[in-house]
Amino acid sequence: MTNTPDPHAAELARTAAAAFRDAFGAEPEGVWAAPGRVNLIGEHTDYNDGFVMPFALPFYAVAAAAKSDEWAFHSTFGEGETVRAAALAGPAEGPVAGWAGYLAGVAWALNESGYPVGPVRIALHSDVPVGGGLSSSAALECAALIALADLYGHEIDRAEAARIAQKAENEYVGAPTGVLDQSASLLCEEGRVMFMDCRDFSREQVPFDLAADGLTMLVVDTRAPHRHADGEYAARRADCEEAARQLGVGHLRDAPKHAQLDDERLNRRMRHILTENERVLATAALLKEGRTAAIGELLTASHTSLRYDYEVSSVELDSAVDAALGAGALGARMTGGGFGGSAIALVEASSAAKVEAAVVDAAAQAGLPAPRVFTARAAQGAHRVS
Ligand code: GAF
Repeated sequence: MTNTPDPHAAELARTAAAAFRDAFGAEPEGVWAAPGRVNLIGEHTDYNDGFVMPFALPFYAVAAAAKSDEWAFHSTFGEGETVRAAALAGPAEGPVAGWAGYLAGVAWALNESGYPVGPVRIALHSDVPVGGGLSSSAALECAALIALADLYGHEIDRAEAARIAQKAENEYVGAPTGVLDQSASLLCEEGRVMFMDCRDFSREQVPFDLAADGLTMLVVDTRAPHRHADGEYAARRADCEEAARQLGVGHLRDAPKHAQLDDERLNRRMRHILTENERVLATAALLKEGRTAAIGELLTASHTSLRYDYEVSSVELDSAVDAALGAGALGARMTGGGFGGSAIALVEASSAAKVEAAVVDAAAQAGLPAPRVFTARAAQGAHRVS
Protein backbone atom coordinates (compact mmCIF):
# COMPACT_ATOMS: atom_id res chain seq x y z
CA MET A 1 0.00 0.00 0.00
CA THR A 2 1.26 3.46 -0.80
CA ASN A 3 2.54 5.49 2.12
CA THR A 4 2.01 8.91 0.57
CA PRO A 5 -1.37 10.16 1.70
CA ASP A 6 -3.73 11.33 -1.01
CA PRO A 7 -3.38 15.17 -1.20
CA HIS A 8 -7.16 15.42 -1.25
CA ALA A 9 -7.37 13.44 2.01
CA ALA A 10 -4.73 15.79 3.43
CA GLU A 11 -6.87 18.79 2.50
CA LEU A 12 -9.95 17.26 4.17
CA ALA A 13 -7.76 16.46 7.19
CA ARG A 14 -6.86 20.13 7.61
CA THR A 15 -10.58 20.98 7.76
CA ALA A 16 -11.19 18.21 10.32
CA ALA A 17 -8.25 19.39 12.46
CA ALA A 18 -9.57 22.98 12.36
CA ALA A 19 -13.02 21.69 13.38
CA PHE A 20 -11.40 19.80 16.27
CA ARG A 21 -9.67 22.99 17.48
CA ASP A 22 -12.90 24.98 17.23
CA ALA A 23 -14.99 22.38 19.02
CA PHE A 24 -12.53 21.35 21.75
CA GLY A 25 -9.99 24.19 22.04
CA ALA A 26 -7.08 21.76 21.70
CA GLU A 27 -4.93 20.05 19.06
CA PRO A 28 -5.88 16.58 17.82
CA GLU A 29 -3.25 13.85 18.28
CA GLY A 30 -3.70 12.79 14.67
CA VAL A 31 -6.04 12.65 11.68
CA TRP A 32 -7.17 9.45 9.94
CA ALA A 33 -8.98 9.07 6.59
CA ALA A 34 -11.16 6.27 5.19
CA PRO A 35 -12.69 6.29 1.69
CA GLY A 36 -16.07 5.51 0.19
CA ARG A 37 -16.21 2.86 -2.55
CA VAL A 38 -17.63 1.72 -5.83
CA ASN A 39 -18.34 -1.98 -6.12
CA LEU A 40 -17.34 -2.83 -9.69
CA ILE A 41 -19.30 -6.10 -9.57
CA GLY A 42 -20.41 -8.69 -6.99
CA GLU A 43 -23.59 -7.25 -5.49
CA HIS A 44 -25.43 -8.77 -2.52
CA THR A 45 -22.95 -11.63 -2.67
CA ASP A 46 -21.07 -10.63 0.50
CA TYR A 47 -23.60 -12.00 2.99
CA ASN A 48 -23.83 -15.17 0.89
CA ASP A 49 -20.15 -15.91 1.48
CA GLY A 50 -19.43 -14.94 -2.13
CA PHE A 51 -17.13 -12.73 -4.21
CA VAL A 52 -16.96 -8.93 -4.41
CA MET A 53 -14.81 -6.52 -6.39
CA PRO A 54 -14.73 -2.99 -4.98
CA PHE A 55 -12.34 -0.10 -5.44
CA ALA A 56 -11.92 2.92 -3.18
CA LEU A 57 -13.10 6.33 -4.36
CA PRO A 58 -11.14 9.51 -3.64
CA PHE A 59 -13.88 10.70 -1.27
CA TYR A 60 -13.01 10.34 2.39
CA ALA A 61 -14.41 10.51 5.88
CA VAL A 62 -11.69 12.00 8.07
CA ALA A 63 -11.48 11.84 11.85
CA ALA A 64 -9.31 14.27 13.83
CA ALA A 65 -9.02 12.67 17.25
CA ALA A 66 -7.35 12.67 20.66
CA LYS A 67 -7.66 10.62 23.85
CA SER A 68 -9.74 12.40 26.45
CA ASP A 69 -11.60 11.96 29.74
CA GLU A 70 -14.95 12.28 27.96
CA TRP A 71 -16.59 10.78 24.88
CA ALA A 72 -17.26 13.70 22.52
CA PHE A 73 -18.11 13.53 18.83
CA HIS A 74 -18.26 16.63 16.68
CA SER A 75 -19.09 16.82 12.97
CA THR A 76 -18.91 19.44 10.26
CA PHE A 77 -22.10 18.13 8.67
CA GLY A 78 -25.71 18.28 9.82
CA GLU A 79 -26.05 20.98 12.44
CA GLY A 80 -22.34 20.86 13.20
CA GLU A 81 -23.29 19.71 16.68
CA THR A 82 -21.20 17.99 19.36
CA VAL A 83 -22.57 14.80 20.96
CA ARG A 84 -21.21 14.08 24.45
CA ALA A 85 -21.53 10.98 26.63
CA ALA A 86 -20.03 10.37 30.07
CA ALA A 87 -19.92 6.64 29.38
CA LEU A 88 -20.50 4.62 26.27
CA ALA A 89 -23.82 2.77 26.38
CA GLY A 90 -24.03 -0.58 24.60
CA PRO A 91 -26.76 -1.33 22.07
CA ALA A 92 -29.01 -2.79 24.77
CA GLU A 93 -28.87 0.38 26.91
CA GLY A 94 -29.96 2.70 24.10
CA PRO A 95 -27.20 3.40 21.61
CA VAL A 96 -26.09 6.85 20.51
CA ALA A 97 -28.29 7.80 17.54
CA GLY A 98 -27.52 9.34 14.15
CA TRP A 99 -24.05 9.82 12.66
CA ALA A 100 -22.41 9.74 16.11
CA GLY A 101 -23.74 6.19 16.51
CA TYR A 102 -21.26 4.95 13.90
CA LEU A 103 -18.39 6.25 16.03
CA ALA A 104 -19.81 5.06 19.34
CA GLY A 105 -20.62 1.72 17.68
CA VAL A 106 -17.05 1.22 16.55
CA ALA A 107 -15.72 2.01 20.05
CA TRP A 108 -18.22 -0.47 21.50
CA ALA A 109 -17.32 -3.15 18.92
CA LEU A 110 -13.58 -2.71 19.58
CA ASN A 111 -14.14 -3.19 23.31
CA GLU A 112 -16.32 -6.25 22.64
CA SER A 113 -13.67 -7.73 20.34
CA GLY A 114 -10.83 -7.63 22.84
CA TYR A 115 -9.31 -4.29 21.84
CA PRO A 116 -10.08 -2.02 24.80
CA VAL A 117 -10.40 1.66 23.98
CA GLY A 118 -11.19 4.55 26.30
CA PRO A 119 -12.78 7.95 25.80
CA VAL A 120 -11.87 10.09 22.81
CA ARG A 121 -12.78 13.36 21.26
CA ILE A 122 -13.35 13.10 17.52
CA ALA A 123 -14.11 15.82 14.96
CA LEU A 124 -15.43 14.34 11.73
CA HIS A 125 -15.46 15.74 8.26
CA SER A 126 -16.46 13.88 5.09
CA ASP A 127 -17.03 14.45 1.39
CA VAL A 128 -18.43 10.96 0.66
CA PRO A 129 -21.90 11.77 -0.72
CA VAL A 130 -24.44 10.83 1.95
CA GLY A 131 -27.17 8.53 0.64
CA GLY A 132 -25.30 8.04 -2.65
CA GLY A 133 -24.80 4.32 -2.11
CA LEU A 134 -21.04 4.90 -2.01
CA SER A 135 -20.51 3.74 1.60
CA SER A 136 -20.57 7.03 3.45
CA SER A 137 -21.38 5.31 6.74
CA ALA A 138 -18.71 2.61 6.41
CA ALA A 139 -16.19 5.39 5.72
CA LEU A 140 -17.14 7.05 9.04
CA GLU A 141 -16.82 3.75 10.88
CA CYS A 142 -13.47 2.90 9.36
CA ALA A 143 -11.95 6.36 9.94
CA ALA A 144 -13.03 6.19 13.59
CA LEU A 145 -11.85 2.59 13.94
CA ILE A 146 -8.28 3.19 12.74
CA ALA A 147 -8.13 6.39 14.83
CA LEU A 148 -9.21 4.56 18.00
CA ALA A 149 -6.91 1.60 17.33
CA ASP A 150 -3.90 3.88 16.81
CA LEU A 151 -4.67 6.08 19.81
CA TYR A 152 -5.03 3.08 22.12
CA GLY A 153 -2.06 1.20 20.67
CA HIS A 154 -3.78 -1.75 18.97
CA GLU A 155 -2.38 -3.25 15.78
CA ILE A 156 -5.37 -4.89 14.17
CA ASP A 157 -5.23 -6.90 10.97
CA ARG A 158 -7.30 -5.00 8.40
CA ALA A 159 -9.59 -7.94 7.60
CA GLU A 160 -10.35 -8.35 11.30
CA ALA A 161 -10.89 -4.59 11.53
CA ALA A 162 -13.47 -4.88 8.74
CA ARG A 163 -15.34 -7.52 10.75
CA ILE A 164 -15.26 -5.27 13.83
CA ALA A 165 -16.67 -2.31 11.86
CA GLN A 166 -19.34 -4.62 10.44
CA LYS A 167 -20.20 -5.69 14.01
CA ALA A 168 -20.72 -2.01 14.88
CA GLU A 169 -23.02 -1.59 11.90
CA ASN A 170 -24.98 -4.83 12.53
CA GLU A 171 -25.24 -4.87 16.31
CA TYR A 172 -24.91 -1.24 17.38
CA VAL A 173 -26.42 0.76 14.50
CA GLY A 174 -28.77 -2.13 13.70
CA ALA A 175 -28.30 -2.38 9.91
CA PRO A 176 -28.00 -6.03 8.74
CA THR A 177 -25.28 -5.41 6.13
CA GLY A 178 -22.50 -7.69 4.91
CA VAL A 179 -18.80 -6.91 5.07
CA LEU A 180 -18.27 -5.43 1.59
CA ASP A 181 -18.22 -1.75 2.45
CA GLN A 182 -15.93 -1.92 5.49
CA SER A 183 -13.54 -4.25 3.64
CA ALA A 184 -13.41 -1.89 0.68
CA SER A 185 -12.67 1.12 2.86
CA LEU A 186 -9.96 -0.65 4.88
CA LEU A 187 -8.33 -2.93 2.31
CA CYS A 188 -8.49 -1.31 -1.13
CA GLU A 189 -5.31 0.05 -2.70
CA GLU A 190 -4.63 2.91 -5.05
CA GLY A 191 -4.84 2.02 -8.76
CA ARG A 192 -6.28 -1.43 -7.94
CA VAL A 193 -9.65 -3.08 -7.82
CA MET A 194 -9.84 -5.67 -5.05
CA PHE A 195 -11.14 -9.16 -5.77
CA MET A 196 -12.20 -10.61 -2.42
CA ASP A 197 -13.71 -13.89 -1.28
CA CYS A 198 -15.97 -12.91 1.64
CA ARG A 199 -15.74 -16.44 3.05
CA ASP A 200 -12.14 -16.14 4.17
CA PHE A 201 -11.05 -12.62 3.14
CA SER A 202 -8.59 -14.05 0.61
CA ARG A 203 -8.05 -11.33 -1.94
CA GLU A 204 -6.11 -10.11 -4.90
CA GLN A 205 -5.37 -6.50 -5.78
CA VAL A 206 -5.88 -6.32 -9.56
CA PRO A 207 -4.33 -3.40 -11.50
CA PHE A 208 -7.11 -1.08 -12.63
CA ASP A 209 -5.82 1.73 -14.81
CA LEU A 210 -8.71 2.64 -17.06
CA ALA A 211 -7.04 5.72 -18.56
CA ALA A 212 -4.20 3.57 -19.90
CA ASP A 213 -6.83 1.62 -21.89
CA GLY A 214 -8.58 4.77 -23.16
CA LEU A 215 -11.52 4.08 -20.86
CA THR A 216 -13.39 6.02 -18.21
CA MET A 217 -15.73 4.94 -15.44
CA LEU A 218 -18.59 7.33 -14.82
CA VAL A 219 -20.37 7.26 -11.48
CA VAL A 220 -23.96 8.50 -11.58
CA ASP A 221 -25.29 9.50 -8.17
CA THR A 222 -29.02 9.49 -8.92
CA ARG A 223 -29.74 11.60 -5.83
CA ALA A 224 -32.87 9.53 -5.42
CA PRO A 225 -33.94 8.85 -1.86
CA HIS A 226 -33.20 5.29 -0.66
CA ARG A 227 -36.74 3.93 -0.56
CA HIS A 228 -37.45 1.02 1.80
CA ALA A 229 -33.73 0.32 1.69
CA ASP A 230 -33.41 -1.15 5.20
CA GLY A 231 -36.54 -3.32 5.18
CA GLU A 232 -36.01 -4.58 1.63
CA TYR A 233 -32.33 -5.29 2.26
CA ALA A 234 -33.25 -7.39 5.29
CA ALA A 235 -35.93 -9.13 3.22
CA ARG A 236 -33.35 -10.10 0.54
CA ARG A 237 -31.06 -11.50 3.22
CA ALA A 238 -33.93 -13.48 4.67
CA ASP A 239 -34.79 -14.87 1.20
CA CYS A 240 -31.19 -16.00 0.72
CA GLU A 241 -31.09 -17.64 4.14
CA GLU A 242 -34.35 -19.44 3.47
CA ALA A 243 -33.15 -20.62 0.03
CA ALA A 244 -29.92 -21.91 1.57
CA ARG A 245 -31.88 -23.66 4.33
CA GLN A 246 -34.14 -25.40 1.79
CA LEU A 247 -31.06 -26.56 -0.14
CA GLY A 248 -29.30 -27.71 3.03
CA VAL A 249 -26.24 -25.51 2.47
CA GLY A 250 -24.75 -22.96 4.85
CA HIS A 251 -24.70 -20.16 2.29
CA LEU A 252 -26.05 -19.74 -1.24
CA ARG A 253 -22.49 -19.61 -2.52
CA ASP A 254 -22.51 -23.39 -2.03
CA ALA A 255 -25.79 -24.07 -3.83
CA PRO A 256 -25.38 -26.64 -6.62
CA LYS A 257 -25.16 -24.97 -10.02
CA HIS A 258 -28.47 -26.28 -11.37
CA ALA A 259 -30.39 -26.24 -8.09
CA GLN A 260 -34.11 -25.51 -8.35
CA LEU A 261 -36.48 -24.40 -5.60
CA ASP A 262 -40.27 -24.67 -5.65
CA ASP A 263 -40.69 -21.05 -4.69
CA GLU A 264 -40.27 -18.91 -7.79
CA ARG A 265 -39.10 -15.82 -5.89
CA LEU A 266 -36.47 -17.71 -3.92
CA ASN A 267 -35.35 -19.32 -7.15
CA ARG A 268 -34.70 -15.91 -8.71
CA ARG A 269 -32.83 -14.68 -5.63
CA MET A 270 -30.65 -17.78 -5.76
CA ARG A 271 -30.05 -17.41 -9.51
CA HIS A 272 -28.81 -13.86 -8.97
CA ILE A 273 -26.30 -14.94 -6.32
CA LEU A 274 -25.00 -17.90 -8.35
CA THR A 275 -24.69 -16.00 -11.63
CA GLU A 276 -23.25 -12.92 -9.93
CA ASN A 277 -20.46 -14.96 -8.33
CA GLU A 278 -19.63 -16.35 -11.80
CA ARG A 279 -19.61 -12.82 -13.24
CA VAL A 280 -17.17 -11.63 -10.57
CA LEU A 281 -14.79 -14.49 -11.39
CA ALA A 282 -15.10 -13.75 -15.11
CA THR A 283 -14.50 -10.03 -14.54
CA ALA A 284 -11.38 -10.71 -12.50
CA ALA A 285 -10.07 -13.06 -15.20
CA LEU A 286 -10.65 -10.51 -17.99
CA LEU A 287 -8.97 -7.71 -16.03
CA LYS A 288 -5.96 -9.90 -15.34
CA GLU A 289 -5.72 -10.63 -19.07
CA GLY A 290 -5.78 -6.88 -19.74
CA ARG A 291 -9.13 -7.15 -21.56
CA THR A 292 -10.81 -4.36 -19.61
CA ALA A 293 -13.31 -3.23 -22.27
CA ALA A 294 -14.68 -6.78 -22.37
CA ILE A 295 -16.01 -6.56 -18.79
CA GLY A 296 -18.75 -4.19 -20.02
CA GLU A 297 -21.13 -7.00 -20.90
CA LEU A 298 -20.70 -8.57 -17.47
CA LEU A 299 -21.53 -5.26 -15.77
CA THR A 300 -24.71 -4.94 -17.80
CA ALA A 301 -25.67 -8.58 -17.14
CA SER A 302 -25.19 -7.91 -13.43
CA HIS A 303 -27.61 -5.00 -13.61
CA THR A 304 -30.22 -7.07 -15.44
CA SER A 305 -29.95 -9.75 -12.77
CA LEU A 306 -30.24 -7.20 -9.94
CA ARG A 307 -33.19 -5.57 -11.67
CA TYR A 308 -35.30 -8.62 -12.44
CA ASP A 309 -34.07 -11.51 -10.30
CA TYR A 310 -33.00 -9.68 -7.15
CA GLU A 311 -35.38 -6.70 -7.54
CA VAL A 312 -33.21 -4.08 -5.88
CA SER A 313 -32.96 -1.52 -8.68
CA SER A 314 -35.08 1.62 -9.00
CA VAL A 315 -36.59 3.82 -11.72
CA GLU A 316 -33.68 6.26 -11.38
CA LEU A 317 -30.99 3.55 -11.57
CA ASP A 318 -32.66 1.90 -14.58
CA SER A 319 -32.95 5.26 -16.31
CA ALA A 320 -29.22 5.95 -15.80
CA VAL A 321 -28.18 2.45 -16.96
CA ASP A 322 -30.48 2.42 -20.02
CA ALA A 323 -29.46 5.93 -21.07
CA ALA A 324 -25.75 5.16 -20.67
CA LEU A 325 -26.05 1.98 -22.76
CA GLY A 326 -28.16 3.80 -25.35
CA ALA A 327 -25.42 6.41 -25.70
CA GLY A 328 -22.74 3.80 -26.31
CA ALA A 329 -21.45 2.80 -22.85
CA LEU A 330 -19.60 -0.54 -22.92
CA GLY A 331 -21.48 -1.63 -19.82
CA ALA A 332 -23.48 -0.14 -16.96
CA ARG A 333 -25.00 -1.25 -13.68
CA MET A 334 -26.24 -0.10 -10.31
CA THR A 335 -23.60 -0.31 -7.58
CA GLY A 336 -24.11 -0.92 -3.86
CA GLY A 337 -27.27 -2.04 -2.11
CA GLY A 338 -29.72 -0.46 -4.57
CA PHE A 339 -33.18 1.14 -4.08
CA GLY A 340 -31.58 4.45 -5.10
CA GLY A 341 -27.96 5.47 -4.78
CA SER A 342 -25.50 5.26 -7.67
CA ALA A 343 -24.92 3.56 -11.01
CA ILE A 344 -21.64 3.13 -12.89
CA ALA A 345 -20.95 3.16 -16.61
CA LEU A 346 -17.80 1.94 -18.34
CA VAL A 347 -17.23 4.13 -21.40
CA GLU A 348 -14.63 4.88 -24.05
CA ALA A 349 -12.98 8.06 -22.78
CA SER A 350 -13.92 9.78 -26.06
CA SER A 351 -17.64 9.19 -25.46
CA ALA A 352 -17.77 10.10 -21.74
CA ALA A 353 -19.30 13.55 -22.34
CA LYS A 354 -21.96 12.10 -24.65
CA VAL A 355 -22.90 9.38 -22.16
CA GLU A 356 -23.03 11.87 -19.29
CA ALA A 357 -25.31 14.17 -21.28
CA ALA A 358 -27.60 11.27 -22.19
CA VAL A 359 -27.93 10.20 -18.55
CA VAL A 360 -28.72 13.72 -17.37
CA ASP A 361 -31.16 14.25 -20.24
CA ALA A 362 -32.99 10.96 -19.59
CA ALA A 363 -33.51 11.91 -15.93
CA ALA A 364 -34.88 15.32 -16.93
CA GLN A 365 -37.23 13.75 -19.52
CA ALA A 366 -38.58 11.34 -16.92
CA GLY A 367 -39.03 14.06 -14.28
CA LEU A 368 -36.40 12.46 -12.02
CA PRO A 369 -33.91 14.35 -9.81
CA ALA A 370 -30.89 15.70 -11.73
CA PRO A 371 -28.10 13.14 -11.23
CA ARG A 372 -24.58 14.12 -10.25
CA VAL A 373 -22.07 12.49 -12.59
CA PHE A 374 -18.34 12.20 -11.93
CA THR A 375 -15.36 10.20 -13.12
CA ALA A 376 -14.07 7.51 -10.77
CA ARG A 377 -10.49 6.59 -10.07
CA ALA A 378 -9.24 3.87 -7.75
CA ALA A 379 -7.95 5.65 -4.65
CA GLN A 380 -6.22 4.63 -1.41
CA GLY A 381 -7.76 2.64 1.38
CA ALA A 382 -7.95 3.93 4.94
CA HIS A 383 -4.77 5.56 6.22
CA ARG A 384 -3.37 7.91 8.83
CA VAL A 385 -2.92 11.38 7.31
CA SER A 386 -1.07 13.20 10.08
C1 GAF B 1 -24.75 -2.53 0.97
C2 GAF B 1 -24.24 -3.39 2.12
F1 GAF B 1 -23.77 -2.58 3.13
C3 GAF B 1 -23.12 -4.33 1.68
O1 GAF B 1 -22.77 -5.19 2.74
C4 GAF B 1 -23.55 -5.14 0.44
O2 GAF B 1 -24.43 -6.17 0.79
C5 GAF B 1 -24.15 -4.22 -0.62
O3 GAF B 1 -25.17 -3.39 -0.09
C6 GAF B 1 -24.72 -4.99 -1.78
O4 GAF B 1 -23.69 -5.67 -2.45
O5 GAF B 1 -23.77 -1.65 0.52
